[in-house]
Amino acid sequence: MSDAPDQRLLEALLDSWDRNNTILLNLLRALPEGGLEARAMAGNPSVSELFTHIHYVRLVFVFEDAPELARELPEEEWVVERDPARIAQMLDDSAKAVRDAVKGRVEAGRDMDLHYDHPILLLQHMLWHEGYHHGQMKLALKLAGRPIADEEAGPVTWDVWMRKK
Ligand code: NI
Repeated sequence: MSDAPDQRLLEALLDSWDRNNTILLNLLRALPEGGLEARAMAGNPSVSELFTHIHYVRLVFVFEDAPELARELPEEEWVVERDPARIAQMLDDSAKAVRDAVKGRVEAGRDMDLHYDHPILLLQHMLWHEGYHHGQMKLALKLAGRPIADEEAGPVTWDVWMRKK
């Protein structure tokens, strides 16, 4: 891709993806004691399982749509992972996999193999998916009696979107 405005647009889109992952990691770090075990109700996934599900979904779509950049898939989707450092590592790895897949296919001018009319839609799909689960995590924490206060969550989540460098 040699066209400069297109390259700037791609960089802005990839920046939005990086911010999304930063926000997820910030939520992980802001969890109160016992937050990973919180769930909205019996039978619903815990916050820990939602994080590992997000990681898994990212890697499955990269595997199906840009296999040349695929990483090893976890054996299970809804893993109960109790180590926040391990979850952070997983999210960083899979965020990079999505980033590389989208950037690689856009720059090569190639469509995705299985889904989407344009490679950027993988990125948009994951943003939407993760925002959806982010809200579920906040609700699960609230229902479990371990809410994160708005004053604490705002600066590490919404503000990351609006920050000007
Ligand atoms: Ni989901």
